[in-house]
Amino acid sequence: MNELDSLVATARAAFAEAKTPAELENAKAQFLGKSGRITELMKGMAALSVEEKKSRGAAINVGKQAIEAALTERRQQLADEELSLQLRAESLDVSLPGRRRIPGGLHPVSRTLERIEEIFSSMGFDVADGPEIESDWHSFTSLNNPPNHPARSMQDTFYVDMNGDDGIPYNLRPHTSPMQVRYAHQHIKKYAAEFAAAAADTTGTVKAPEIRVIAPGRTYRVDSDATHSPMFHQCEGLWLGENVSFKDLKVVFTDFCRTFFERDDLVLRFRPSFFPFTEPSAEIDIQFASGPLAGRWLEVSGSGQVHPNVVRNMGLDPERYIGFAFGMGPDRLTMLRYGVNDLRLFFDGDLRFLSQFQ
Ligand code: 2U9
Repeated sequence: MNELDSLVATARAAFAEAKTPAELENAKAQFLGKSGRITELMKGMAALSVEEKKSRGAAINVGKQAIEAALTERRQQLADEELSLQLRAESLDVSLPGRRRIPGGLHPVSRTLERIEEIFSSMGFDVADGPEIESDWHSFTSLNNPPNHPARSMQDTFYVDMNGDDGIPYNLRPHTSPMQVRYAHQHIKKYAAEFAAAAADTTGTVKAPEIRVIAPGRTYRVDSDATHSPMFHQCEGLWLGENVSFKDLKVVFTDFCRTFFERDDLVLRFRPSFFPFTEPSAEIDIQFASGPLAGRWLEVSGSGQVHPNVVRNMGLDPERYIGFAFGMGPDRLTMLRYGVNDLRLFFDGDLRFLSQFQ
């Protein structure tokens, strides 16, 4: 094999060694670059005669073209390898089953809130909604809380630094009672004529309009443990009319609990208590006759006859309008209904827990 054939063979071997385009470019420079082997051979022709230069130059050119052809071939090989690697990496096995979207579902507490609304709507209660950031008056004063009541303290209630120019210390509502006060004002305004006709009636034949509403929603308190969360849910209820008594409360709430838990064997107990906004007040306990919770008294709500000061703050005459209110915790009802013993599980967002309720 002559010198040029051996050079072409060496170049082919060097290109075959190159594993990347960069390595190939380095190998190319050794043979075809400005200081490469072909350039050296061309420079070596300077001392030859004209005739010798002709034949020598032609031979070197043949060798150069052979090396360039080898370079082009290797470039294409590397490009093909790169493409097949890329195609393998991006390969999609179309025979695989589709990635099905995990069906969503309602949060267990949302199911409870829906259920509460269905049951009370079937009993003729409206459902009220309202702001979660409340004024001091709506959250406390209107509900007969004295100025220094502990519920107002920052140990119990979250305050929002509104820097409002009205100077009111706004709070995250600690209960949904404010919504009931707002609803009462709106309802009285909406049925002003009917309320006025009843107020003017001396024959006792004009029935006054009633206020019958539940107020479900998020509430906030400075508290956090297995049975308390800084954000929790509450549903309060209010039925005000000319003669709505504690008996009505017992009937309505017993009916609600038996329907909600789908248990006719469920019994209730009304335990004397105190709230600034009701008098008399009572805690409501329920008891199942059978099942895992059988025989235990379980507290589910507070309640009572609405305090006259609160009736007045709603814009009604407490001599004419009486009725009951209650306040229950939908989170607690959900815990009882599904046997969950840590409230925080509802709000951790762990799908392994929540997917059990789909
Ligand atoms: C108006 C008048 C009266 C709502 C009531 C309770 C009793 C009560 C809480 C106990 C813990 C709910 O489960 S809890 O978070 N509430 O005990 N709430 S009577 O009384 C009202 C509300 C609005 C205008």
